[in-house]
Amino acid sequence: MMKGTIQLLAVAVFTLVMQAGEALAQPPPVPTEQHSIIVVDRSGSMTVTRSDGQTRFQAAIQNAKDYVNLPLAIPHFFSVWSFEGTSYIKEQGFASATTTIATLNRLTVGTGVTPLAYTVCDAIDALFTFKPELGNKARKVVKLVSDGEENSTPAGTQCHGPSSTLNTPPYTAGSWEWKVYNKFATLNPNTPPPAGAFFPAVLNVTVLGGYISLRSASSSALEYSPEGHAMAPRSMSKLADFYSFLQTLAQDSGGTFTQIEDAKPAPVFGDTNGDFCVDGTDYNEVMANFTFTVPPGNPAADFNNDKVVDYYDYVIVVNNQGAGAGCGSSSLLINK
Ligand SMILES: [Ca+2]
Ligand SMILES: [Ca+2]
Repeated sequence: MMKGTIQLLAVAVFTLVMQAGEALAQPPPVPTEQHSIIVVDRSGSMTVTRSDGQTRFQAAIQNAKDYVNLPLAIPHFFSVWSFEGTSYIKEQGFASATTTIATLNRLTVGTGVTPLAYTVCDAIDALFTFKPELGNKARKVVKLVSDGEENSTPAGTQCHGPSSTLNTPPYTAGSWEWKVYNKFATLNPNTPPPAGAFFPAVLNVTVLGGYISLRSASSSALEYSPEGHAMAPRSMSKLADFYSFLQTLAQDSGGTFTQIEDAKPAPVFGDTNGDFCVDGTDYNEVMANFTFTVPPGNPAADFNNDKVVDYYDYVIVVNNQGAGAGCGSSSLLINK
């Protein structure tokens, strides 16, 4: 009797261990819906003017609208949040593309600081309270557009912490980078993922600015703390570490990292080779990768980041032929 109970328990424990192991080893199921929270940085430094005459904020909004308009094989629902100062605003709950474009069009830039870790971690919680009945069949994406490093997440919130002294995972335990990374990987800011784990939340990030600032070093501060103090100018090395962190997190979570530099044209969906022009070269690259899953297909040809180069990417490269500030008059475009 006692022996039988122990054997049953042993079998039960073994089964649980096997299930946990299998869950890690198995690829995620093919998603049936995508849910994205677009997180827009409204902090003061977004007012910087780019070389094309737009502000960073205008370029950010355009990038977010391009993301909303990307064709996708499955239904895609969007929510919009913005952040500035010590908190964030839920600008719009989950809705259609049309509603989302209207919401993005009405956003304006502020003067406050950047509570990035706070906002992103709370956005992940909100992603998983939308349609929970879909379980892991919904792909959950944080689409972040921002120009600056974390500098104002309030103490006591789930992803608050000092800056990491390590620039690659695992980040310094307790740092805000460690918590944000864990949040994407395990949905718990204090639980690091096992090696090779599938991340349940995806980061698609666009960073604005870059290493070249069009403002002189002597120009006035762009962001002010809630008490009205001007924030210290950003150091280049800190910004480089910040970009490296976002790039690593985007890659490990299966997302995308896009940089919009002040002195370069804005990127355009459909451009596979980074020359800021969608032309026949990009069309040929899509055709060369057509029907391929990514990897081994070229991720640069998977514009909508659904891990396959297919009809929807084809539509993007065809519809955007000739788009992009890098297109000169001599560009050889395909016949539409
Ligand atoms: Ca191109
Ligand atoms: Ca695709």
